[in-house]
Amino acid sequence: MTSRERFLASIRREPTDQTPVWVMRQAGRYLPEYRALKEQYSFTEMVKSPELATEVTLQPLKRFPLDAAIIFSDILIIPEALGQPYHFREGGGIGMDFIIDSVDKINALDASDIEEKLAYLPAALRMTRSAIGEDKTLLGFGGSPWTLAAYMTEGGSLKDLAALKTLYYSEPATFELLMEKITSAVIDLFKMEIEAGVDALQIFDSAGAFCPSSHYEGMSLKWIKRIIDALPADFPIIIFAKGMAHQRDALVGTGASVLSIDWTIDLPSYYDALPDNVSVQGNLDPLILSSTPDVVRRETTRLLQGMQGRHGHILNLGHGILPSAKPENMQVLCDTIAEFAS
Ligand code: 1CP
Repeated sequence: MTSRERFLASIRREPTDQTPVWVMRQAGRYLPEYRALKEQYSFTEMVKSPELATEVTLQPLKRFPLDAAIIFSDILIIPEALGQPYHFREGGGIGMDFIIDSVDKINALDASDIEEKLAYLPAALRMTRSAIGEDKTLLGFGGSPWTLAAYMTEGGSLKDLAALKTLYYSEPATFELLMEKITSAVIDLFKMEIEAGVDALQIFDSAGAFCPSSHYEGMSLKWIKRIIDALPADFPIIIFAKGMAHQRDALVGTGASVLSIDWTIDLPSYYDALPDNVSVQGNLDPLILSSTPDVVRRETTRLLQGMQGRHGHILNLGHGILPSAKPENMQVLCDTIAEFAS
């Protein structure tokens, strides 16, 4: 069985003996071996070096029985490829080197030659694949155009998206110009990731909840749909629309195979309301990994019991792992899933 067939089987809503598990942003500062590398190299050096990116990708897999390698990279490689670099801030967080705050700066964004600019990514994907073989899923990802535009116009951690929303409401043609460029770059990125052997792609609409429901389509979903339509039919796409799971029918309408759900939603009833060709990923509160083993065991068991008999669920957190997560709690999470299955 190829890794792609294995992934597709695991998300099918039919009886299997497996609950696949990985966690969002599973690499990172909660691991001492990541912090050690971070003392020698900057974040962007690690992202741009296929060897280091492969090493960081494999770090969580060496410790825990996770079913997927999520390639170590960032959604912000797209703004960088468009001409707006980013950097990791001392003390955490991300900053763009400058802000997109004028039509001139949007005009200057260059969506050509994405393959050349991001050549380090397929190199890291191929290296990672040869290390993990066909038994594990290899996941690629990218930001939704809306979420990328949010970082590009806010310059770092998101506040209120005032500039981007004003652009959308007051200057729709300029908004469209920005979104067209980002969308085109993300399509090139995803085609390149598919070519390099990923089994599925996850689209992060982390800034979705800044959109009023009545404008979610025009602000974000329209662009996500355009991306999915440009990819090979039936290629599995996971969408994480943080805070926007209530837009269930609209999210299903994008053509995604899996909806990644944050912790605010009751997962079993959400699953039951989905059509048969769409499954779910989620949705533990990431903060439980910063608590005690008992809490991790209790909350994971609660989720697994709720989802019992509901096949095709990928067990995951409802958002990225926190730097305060305790590695021993990740182990308890994995053990609890294995014990539940047996
Ligand atoms: O193991 C993995 O999953 C690694 C791959 C990965 C992914 C899927 C990283 C590495 N980043 C991401 C996605 C990502 N990056 C998102 C979407 C998911 C989400 O909502 O969390 C976003 C919004 C970013 C942007 C970003 N990169 C932030 C958030 C900035 C903010 O303040 O809003 C941060 C802190 C980063 C840095 C980053 N990227 C990845 C890691 C492991 C880290 C932390 C690095 C460190 O602490 O040293």
